[in-house]
Amino acid sequence: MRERPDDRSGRAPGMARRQFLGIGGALGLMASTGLGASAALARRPSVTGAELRSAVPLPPAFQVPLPVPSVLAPVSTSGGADRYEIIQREVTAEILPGVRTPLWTYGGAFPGPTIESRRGRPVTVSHRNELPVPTVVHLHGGRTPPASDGYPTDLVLPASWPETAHDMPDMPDMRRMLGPRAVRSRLRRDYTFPLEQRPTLLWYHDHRMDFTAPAIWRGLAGLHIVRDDAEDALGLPAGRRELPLMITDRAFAADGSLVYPALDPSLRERPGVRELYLAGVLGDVILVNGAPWPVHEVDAVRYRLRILNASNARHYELEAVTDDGRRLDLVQVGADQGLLATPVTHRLLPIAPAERYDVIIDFAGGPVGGRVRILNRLGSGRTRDVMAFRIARKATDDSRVPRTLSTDLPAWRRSDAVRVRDFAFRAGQMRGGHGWLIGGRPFDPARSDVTTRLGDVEIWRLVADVHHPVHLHLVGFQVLSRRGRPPLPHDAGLKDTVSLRPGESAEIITRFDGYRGRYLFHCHNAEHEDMGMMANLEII
Ligand SMILES: [Cu+2]
Repeated sequence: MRERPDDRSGRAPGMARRQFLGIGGALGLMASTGLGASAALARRPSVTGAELRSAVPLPPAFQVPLPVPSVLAPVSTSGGADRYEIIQREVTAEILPGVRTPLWTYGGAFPGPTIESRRGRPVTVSHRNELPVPTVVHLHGGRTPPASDGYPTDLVLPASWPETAHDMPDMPDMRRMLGPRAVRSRLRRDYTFPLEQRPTLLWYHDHRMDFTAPAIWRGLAGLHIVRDDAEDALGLPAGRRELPLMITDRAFAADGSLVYPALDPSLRERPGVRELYLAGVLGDVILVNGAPWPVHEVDAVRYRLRILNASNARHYELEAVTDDGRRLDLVQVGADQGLLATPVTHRLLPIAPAERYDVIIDFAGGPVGGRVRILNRLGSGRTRDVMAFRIARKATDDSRVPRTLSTDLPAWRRSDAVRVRDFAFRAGQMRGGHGWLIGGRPFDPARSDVTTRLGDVEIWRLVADVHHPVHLHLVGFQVLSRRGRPPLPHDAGLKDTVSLRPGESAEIITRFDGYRGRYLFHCHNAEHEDMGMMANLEII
């Protein structure tokens, strides 16, 4: 874990062509070119991964209404805490009009139900697993004690799943998950979230070791919003003028099911995907809140869009374009971990898997009766379209976007850091096959990778070969630099996922506070995560 980038200019030191060729030339657009790093960087490939093709007719864009996930009602609110129950179960849903698609869901819906909570008011979510495989729930971005953080081997076993190594003689990959620290439960588990954290958009998703990517793909993802009085008092657009937007890509087989190139489609035993998809699985259908290229009717006023990229591997560069070709401002008010200090205006907003952006868009800038399309500049053909808003009418707007959004962001300085660590996120060998490695090593739940003391401030220097959105559990961080230069406008605020583009380096700074225990950091390209790109973070 001490590999030291020998060049901090961001020119991808050490990412020579032999490393690309060494992994079989199968790594999507990037490796298939066989280019050296600097040439590949100059070409700036827009995606890391390979795209599946749907085998059913796809609906035209901007016809299906945008669904808004329902807000889950607590089963009890006594004792200063809210309690929720979610059943993880298989359902068949209509995602594409007239097409029946089996899904794995939280509570019967994709996305799962949204949990709305208040800062500092504890929430317990009791998850019951009625799926055919073990599950693990992680609340992404949550400041959560380790027992409820969803460590990838803390499995919730389905009713008929073997418990011990003795019971699974023909399941060597499953036996690897039986670490001495794993806490397994049968059928049900209560996850408790204190939510002592800045208000923001979190999301919950499956995090089972080796099988996170296909589980999220099948539908195991939902939103969790944390609010507080200070944010409510800002006067940002609210109510039906605040919209969560969970963006994902998927592909559909001829029978309507979701296609996924799993080596073991039962997702019971053998992890991994077919070779072509090792760099990441992309779909040819863009879903927002589970609907294909939807449309939403709005007033000609400001809206607050809480955008999450919940795609396994697809990156987006979002822009808002009117029918007459004008680009509307995307005024960012919040990052992964809550409000910025002051708004940042974008015309193009890059968003990597697991990142969230809290954005104000003013539809008064578009024509009444016309449309504003949200487009992805990194897409091509139908994946250029994301969704559209139809501006129905003029209306009064009592919302505001204050110049000062928050004053509680941490002010860590370089001199506060007690140590600096270096991590390279690169392709490599794992168990005799292709893998994705951090510091040259694949994930091992039994190994100690990073140990730090509660309260320590550290600087981490990250370097990537292809796109790697790097996520730390428990803590938010600030981006100090990118490619040896100041951070980019979209790096502002407190983040929990930083998107490294091909050949890029970045420095982040954070304080490890909150709770002691075993956590993780990993790439949030979900396929990379399943193929080794995860490491232990122990806070003592
Ligand atoms: Cu990655």
